[in-house]
Amino acid sequence: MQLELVQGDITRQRVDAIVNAANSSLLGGGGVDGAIHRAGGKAILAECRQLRDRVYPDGLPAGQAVATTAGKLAARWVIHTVGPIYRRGDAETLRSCYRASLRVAAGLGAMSVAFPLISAGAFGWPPDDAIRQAVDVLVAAPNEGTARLVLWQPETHELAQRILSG
Ligand code: AR6
Repeated sequence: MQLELVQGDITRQRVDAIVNAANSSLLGGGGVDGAIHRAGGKAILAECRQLRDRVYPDGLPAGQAVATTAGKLAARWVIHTVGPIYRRGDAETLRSCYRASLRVAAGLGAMSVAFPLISAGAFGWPPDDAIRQAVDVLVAAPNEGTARLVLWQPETHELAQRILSG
């Protein structure tokens, strides 16, 4: 699919779906998760609680993805995925987050999907490798439409531009 790199706040993106770097509880947290719940309002948390009650009593496993409303955000959906806590050799779980999110997006008919740099904050994944894994999977994805990788820190955005231009 088409890949765009953008520096900024993922909650401000005008896309069909925004991906959240959540944790297994699905009940919120800091970083991009906190920002999405703050900007989207209570409707997102309400759906997350229902998902916990009905589908994921033990939480959403790392590498999987599930959608809720986007509440007050411009997007139609938030796709929650749980990245792995950094551990050398666990890139497959990180890559699975991008793939699983895109499968959910395709099922919803979302043509534009914004991603944060999953696992590269509180979960400690080195940004350069996190970018490489994300770019690799997104560029090769069979989805129609556009994936937008949204980098919060300007230096991470610059790093991503350098990595993408080879
Ligand atoms: N827009 C785009 N990117 C952002 C934003 C934003 N508003 N805010 C932070 N980032 P993190 P993780 C970047 O920690 O590593 C939460 O507490 C940030 O600079 O949000 O997957 C969850 O509940 C970094 O590059 O997610 C989990 O417990 C990237 O988003 C845990 O943190 C990811 O950082 C998940 O950790």
